[in-house]
Amino acid sequence: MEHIPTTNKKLINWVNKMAKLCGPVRIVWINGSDEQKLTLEKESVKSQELIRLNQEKLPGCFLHRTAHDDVARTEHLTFICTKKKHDVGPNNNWMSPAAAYNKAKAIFKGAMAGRTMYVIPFSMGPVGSPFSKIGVELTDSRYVVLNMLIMTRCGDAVLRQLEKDDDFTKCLHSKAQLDIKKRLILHFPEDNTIWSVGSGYGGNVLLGKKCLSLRIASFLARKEKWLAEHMLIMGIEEPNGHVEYVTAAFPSACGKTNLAMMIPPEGLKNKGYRIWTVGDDISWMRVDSDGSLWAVNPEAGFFGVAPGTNSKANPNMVETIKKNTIYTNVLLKPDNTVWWEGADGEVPAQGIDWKGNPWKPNTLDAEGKPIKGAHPNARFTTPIMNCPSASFRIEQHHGVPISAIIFGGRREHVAPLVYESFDWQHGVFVGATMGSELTAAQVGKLGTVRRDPMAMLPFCGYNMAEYFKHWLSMGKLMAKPPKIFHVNWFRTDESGKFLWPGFCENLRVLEWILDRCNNKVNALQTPIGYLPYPFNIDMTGLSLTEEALEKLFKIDQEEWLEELKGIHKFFTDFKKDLPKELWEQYRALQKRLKSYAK
Ligand code: OXD
Ligand code: MN
Repeated sequence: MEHIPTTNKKLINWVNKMAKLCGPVRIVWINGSDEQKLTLEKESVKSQELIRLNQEKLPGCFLHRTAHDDVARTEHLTFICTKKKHDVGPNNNWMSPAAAYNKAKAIFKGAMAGRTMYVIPFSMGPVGSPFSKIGVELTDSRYVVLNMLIMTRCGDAVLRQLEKDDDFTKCLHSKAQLDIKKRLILHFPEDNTIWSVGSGYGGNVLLGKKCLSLRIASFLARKEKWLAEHMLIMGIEEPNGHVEYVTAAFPSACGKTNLAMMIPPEGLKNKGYRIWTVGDDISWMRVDSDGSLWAVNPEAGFFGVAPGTNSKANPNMVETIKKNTIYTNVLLKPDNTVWWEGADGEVPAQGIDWKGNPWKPNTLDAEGKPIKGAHPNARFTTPIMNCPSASFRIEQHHGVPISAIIFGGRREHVAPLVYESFDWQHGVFVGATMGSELTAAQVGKLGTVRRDPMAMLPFCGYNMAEYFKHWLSMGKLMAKPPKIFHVNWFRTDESGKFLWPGFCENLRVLEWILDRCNNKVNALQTPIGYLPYPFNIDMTGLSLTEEALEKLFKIDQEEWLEELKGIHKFFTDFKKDLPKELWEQYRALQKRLKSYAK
């Protein structure tokens, strides 16, 4: 009988009950020690769940391959299970708790036969911070345990915390047969419970991340009057040493991770900026006694997309993933290092692709398309503390004060490089109407705009109309609310070429944003918000033409009126639930645009 390292009755009873359902041969409690981690790594290599990589070139690094049909989040199999269907809104799939538990129980029953059940006590946020939340994940996957050890703070320190407090999110995961037909990702916010079965993909199984820190946390945050958001958190240290913090929400594939750890560009007039990374994906924010908004990153690691990661896009990440990193679904090179499309250096002459097959560049599949070495959603899991730009405030229980909230999308047209909302309420409208155009990588008509409010559409654990109301009400709790901005790095010219160089040059826009927060520069009032006077954005060292600059900041009345039609359609889906303030914002924008002369 395994030693039980807790006296928490609620926890022990729940572990026993779940073990009875899943039928593992043994139960192992994760304590967070290096020794236990080494044992798990050895066992995973033996069972071929992990491949140990070249330890000279990539110390502490491993490769994992998932099942071929288990490579991304499965939104159609993800449900919010509340008593009332209306509570989840048009933005979520719904199942009643009774039906969901029954359906999943049939899959969990005996699913861990012959396997070990690991008990992972974890804290989202620094252990002991009053703003952190505790979860306990039960899983039959060593890969999940090893990833959770990177992505969260886990082990005995968390159990000690649980001796004082009975409140934790009950997270149950089993790989079961990794059968897509028996895969379910279920959230029971009213029971503070998550059940995930039949998947081994990070976003579906590292239950502290999207499931707890966004879907369950957004539900709790509304009740407890704080915000759980899909946002990066970064510190911008000005040349005088003063650090200001901002959060930013962009839909996937818009460069959140790259922005969070950028290296300042050459050529700025003000030399000596430094960027400090607090987080790249999730921000928990609450109003402090000073009346402003403070943020913590609940995570302890990055679960980043590998393809496209290179020294131009993200030099700090290239450094970060050189050690103690788990790679998933990337190409294995003959020297036991890894590669992906868009990595630094030469394309390898051969390797083993993400499916485990021999690979050579330019080999074509049955449809004549090149076979990729790495899956386009191949990932790395890596500790934040490896990152050269990791902020010294990551472990602080209080987090960091937020000066600005930045929303953004991928828009070839319509949205200028940057604009500032008039006030909090208008800022909520800007976030609620955020969208991105479909690219060639997605199914659907090219250029179609997909609305993704606050980048939370797949992650808001309740009716999004209520979520907008919650955002509006948070504004009233703050004496000093952050200013809200919108950015678009992706505007193009007539030939489809990007007008803005992006990457580290985005700091020039952040510099303007901070200048606005500190009332250092005036701005131009337009129908959509305040725009920079171009001379207030430092363009030294960039060779942008006058014409390009004009296009970057252009507000086209026709385009915006067309945009309003899309917003109208989107808002209508929420029927009577949509807060009236957002319709007021809509009408006010329409009025301003109609009388806009340009
Ligand atoms: C995502 C992620 O899917 O961060 O948004 O993995
Ligand atoms: Mn994300």
